[in-house]
Amino acid sequence: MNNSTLNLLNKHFSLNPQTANILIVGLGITGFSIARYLHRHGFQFSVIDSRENPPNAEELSQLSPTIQLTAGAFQATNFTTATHLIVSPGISLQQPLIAQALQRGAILVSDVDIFACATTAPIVAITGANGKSTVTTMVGEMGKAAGKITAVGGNLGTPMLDLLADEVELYVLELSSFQLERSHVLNAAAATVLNVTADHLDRHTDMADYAAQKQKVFRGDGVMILNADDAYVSAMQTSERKNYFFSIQQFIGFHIAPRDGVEWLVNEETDFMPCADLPLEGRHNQANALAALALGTVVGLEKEAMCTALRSFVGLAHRMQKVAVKNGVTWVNDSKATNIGACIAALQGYNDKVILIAGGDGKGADMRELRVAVAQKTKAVILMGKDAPLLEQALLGIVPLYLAKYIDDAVLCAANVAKTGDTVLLSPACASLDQYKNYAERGHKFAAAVMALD
Ligand code: UMA
Ligand code: ADP
Repeated sequence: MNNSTLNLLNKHFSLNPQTANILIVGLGITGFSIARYLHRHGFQFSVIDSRENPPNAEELSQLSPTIQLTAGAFQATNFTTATHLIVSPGISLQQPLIAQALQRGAILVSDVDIFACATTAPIVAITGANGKSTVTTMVGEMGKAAGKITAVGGNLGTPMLDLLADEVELYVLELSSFQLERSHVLNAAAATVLNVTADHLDRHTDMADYAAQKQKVFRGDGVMILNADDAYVSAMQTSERKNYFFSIQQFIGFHIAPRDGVEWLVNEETDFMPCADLPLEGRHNQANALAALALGTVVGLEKEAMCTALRSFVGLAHRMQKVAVKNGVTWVNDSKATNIGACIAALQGYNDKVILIAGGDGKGADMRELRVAVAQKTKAVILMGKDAPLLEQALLGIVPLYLAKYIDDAVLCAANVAKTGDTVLLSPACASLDQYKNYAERGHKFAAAVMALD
């Protein structure tokens, strides 16, 4: 940690190794990366995690046997002496002991804050309800294609403090609403909110609160990239800052326009590439590509490098991924569709009606929002998981509904319903955590069940 980082942490958060009594709350990927970073730079801290057997406990004691770790239900005594709390994104700030500690004056710091104080290299910051990982990876690939030493991470997987290195020329960060909620000094050179549709309403008070947390990605004085097709996002425009729009519905900013009879990704000055050159399916991925082009343009990436990266980007696993064609039925894994907006976007990408597999943990969303897309784009829906009854209630009377317990049962059920030429789409509109470790496990089990079909 250089002097300027120390000065900034001290200036913004009164955080210095001499006086701070830091409590790291949560020992997941984020908590452990913070522990490593603070330990390396000579800070004293202790760690708590509400799980009886938190991950990384052994690794923490290897870091230093003197670091105090308390595992199991939070106790008031854990919080009494802390001057600073660094709370992992998976833990709500409304947790009573955390809320009380903050109220009595403990200072909330996050890995986003520490990261922002620790680098002067340009940051591209990406948030939104859907498309974050896709756009983050696209911009990362663009940076590399342009020959810049590019580090990519955040909510995508690699915790941001692990990305820090002197030689990095461009940081590309995916940020969740939880990470933004507890960030204070981020100043990205280019930032975007891709879209705001219902998600995580079990953690945010309402949609306005969720949108407000996402808007924090625009702190500072960098360029704002806004989705002109999204009412919540376009309302974030401000005349005090440089804004660029992207749109798949209007001829504005980075948009789609006809050139010699075919659709191109363009902006006012530049024709980038034909839409057909994007290997990714779906209109929403054209929106993602436009957002990535806007972000890349702002940080000075060359057109050719950006287009080369987009032309070779085949997409991430568990997002609209074709698994197999069996007996004339196409099976598509969109397990990462953990909210309603992603499921609707997936359905809207189809011309013909599909058989949809949905369900899991709906996180408090109103499942009736799926009704129009289900009516227009599905011929049957197979429901599974904790909130299958909620979905059943919401979708009753539109198309035939079938109930299945786990993903394997849902695949068998879909195989019985499907006829040659049909597509079966796993796009659950729900999180997987009621039945699976994560969306990836759900997606892998889906693919395995499909491969096991006769
Ligand atoms: N937990 C406890 N007690 C604790 C600490 C955590 O029960 O004391 C639980 C949480 O409630 C949660 C789980 O443990 O169910 C993980 O929480 P965490 O904050 O420890 O998570 P990390 O392992 O640090 O991973 C986090 C992000 N996870 C969350 O925000 C839940 C990862 O995003 C991210 O990749 C990682 O930091 C690195 O930045 C994952 C995610 O699901 C992919 N994100 C959500 C999403 O994309 O929708 C927001
Ligand atoms: P995130 O990181 O925000 O969850 P991903 O890129 O991982 O986003 O995609 C998550 C889900 O959202 C996938 O089901 C994907 O098909 C869908 N999706 C991707 N981009 C968009 C978009 N721009 N609008 C709506 N849905 C999208």
